Amino acid sequence: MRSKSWITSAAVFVIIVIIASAAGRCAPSTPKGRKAGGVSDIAVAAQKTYVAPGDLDEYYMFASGGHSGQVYVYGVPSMRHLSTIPVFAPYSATGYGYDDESKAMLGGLTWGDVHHPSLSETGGDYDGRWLFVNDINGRVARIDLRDFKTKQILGPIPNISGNHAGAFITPNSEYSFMASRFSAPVPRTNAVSIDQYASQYKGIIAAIAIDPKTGQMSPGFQILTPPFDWDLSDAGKLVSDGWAFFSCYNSERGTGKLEVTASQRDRDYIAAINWKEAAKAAAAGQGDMIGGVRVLDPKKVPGIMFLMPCGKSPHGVDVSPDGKYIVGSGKLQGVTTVFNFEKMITAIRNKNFTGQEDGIPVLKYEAIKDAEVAVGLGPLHTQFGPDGYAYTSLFVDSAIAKWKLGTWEVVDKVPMSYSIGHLAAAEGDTVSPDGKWLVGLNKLSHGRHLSVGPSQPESSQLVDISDEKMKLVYDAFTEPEPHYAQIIKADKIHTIEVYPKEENHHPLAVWDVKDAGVTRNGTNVTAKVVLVRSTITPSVIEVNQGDLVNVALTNIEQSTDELHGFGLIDYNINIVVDPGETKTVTFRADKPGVFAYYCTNFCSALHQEMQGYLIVKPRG
Ligand code: RUQ
Ligand code: CUA
Repeated sequence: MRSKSWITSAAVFVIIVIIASAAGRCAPSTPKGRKAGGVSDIAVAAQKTYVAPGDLDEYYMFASGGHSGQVYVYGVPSMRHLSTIPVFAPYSATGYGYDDESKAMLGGLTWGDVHHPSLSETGGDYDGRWLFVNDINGRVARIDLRDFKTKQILGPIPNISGNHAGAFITPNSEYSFMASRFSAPVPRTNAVSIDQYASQYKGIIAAIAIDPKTGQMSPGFQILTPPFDWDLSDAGKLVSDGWAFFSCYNSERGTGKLEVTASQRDRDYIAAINWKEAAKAAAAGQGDMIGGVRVLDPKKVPGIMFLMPCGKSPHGVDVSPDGKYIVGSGKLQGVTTVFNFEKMITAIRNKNFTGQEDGIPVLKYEAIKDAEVAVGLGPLHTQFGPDGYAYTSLFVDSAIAKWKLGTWEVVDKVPMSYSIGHLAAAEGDTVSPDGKWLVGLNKLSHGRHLSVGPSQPESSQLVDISDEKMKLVYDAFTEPEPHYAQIIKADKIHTIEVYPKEENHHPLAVWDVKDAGVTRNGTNVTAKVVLVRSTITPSVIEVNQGDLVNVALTNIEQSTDELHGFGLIDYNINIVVDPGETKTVTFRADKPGVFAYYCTNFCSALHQEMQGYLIVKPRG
């Protein structure tokens, strides 16, 4: 299986690079706009995407914000930006990362790299409860969709380095997957020389356990793999429920200049993991505890991991809605490979193997493949419609190809402006996609909007897929840097209006201005503060220089969107408290003087009056 036809590979690679850069160069000069190929009649497009004042969008789209560390929420089809959910980075607009609670969650880090949002599922359908997002740096976060707030950040997970293949979720939200993009010695404290990469460096595939009631995540179990650089994943569904699939781009075990060393083979692998069997083995105490997590070696637990050869340096791996097909997009070629799950199971049963990698059986390609679909150059990711159609993004061709499962016929293409990465279809990762809308998440947008200097926004282009022919209907410009997005029916999400008073069990919460005030215990000072239109009580907080001050702020409003803030620049304090919520901030009062604090959120006609003073009396 180590056949190296690297001359052809290098040639194909060079050609792709030339085409890619050519595409990049001429992108801006592509005739601007209106009647470009695939663009719908303007009046029809306008009507389809127009959401009149007061009307609501039919869908929410949750888009990852790359290394902004945030998630952006858009309405579909209007593509209007509705909200920003800070996850891995402080966000002063909502005070995230400034109060004690969110600061503790961030754990001293101020950025993360979000790639793949994954909505919680029940029976393979989005259930509207939580959104999980990965951080490339080995973390995963849970956002509660009752209030669109980040509730948990788990990690960095031991043994994992560079978690690109997250946060893909199993059909009943049992697990969220992670996998290492950067192989490293396991345990990580072994400083093994890079010369021993092929044998001593390891990959890790991790199943993060999710509590079905609360969504609380815990480290789960892990599987030790060869050092293959895992890229993306998807969980099986329906017939393939219990399995998960992971693509890799370095089956060569290359080091150094990976663009060459990891592009030698004609085929890399997609790993098929029987996660239900693996979970049983872990529960039975098999494997070893490494870095505090149970790690299974597939050599010693046969049946949990198999390798499917897939051309060439596959990127996305996507399971069809019926769970029958596994689509592997070989980014360095012009085809996308479709595997048949039933054939895979048969091949496993018949031990139809062509070799092994570190004791993991390699399945015979011809026995498990159904088709190589000639979608176009640089296929990256595939999404699905309700009617057996698949939509594959083509990075090099800068287009989306529509093709049919089963007949493998490519029926339509629509150009993207420019260089599409992911794409997201309405309810596209469920067992019953909606069709209707598809959003292309592009890397470039140059020339499609007013220029804003050398760094331009990316574009998210809305495509109408309700007819046979795809039609580009809207250009939206997105915060950097959208990788993946998911689109969920709006009526599946049930948000709360306020935090109900009865659910606030914070020990320092006070609900009446007469209970507000400052207490002291030695040099520890606690200020219980009430925020309500249009006063901050108390209006003076007096402490001594050197005191440790804990300010607990309760917003006692019970009407929606009545936010109050507590801003005090001299101590870099910026807290925003939602109605019914309590937040705390703790600081050492090391600077003497008089410092004003004020409400940062415009809350009433008397918002300007909502202010007070911190007086820090000098020592001695
Ligand atoms: S990807 S570079 Cu999801 Cu195509 Cu992250
Ligand atoms: Cu409260 Cu402004």
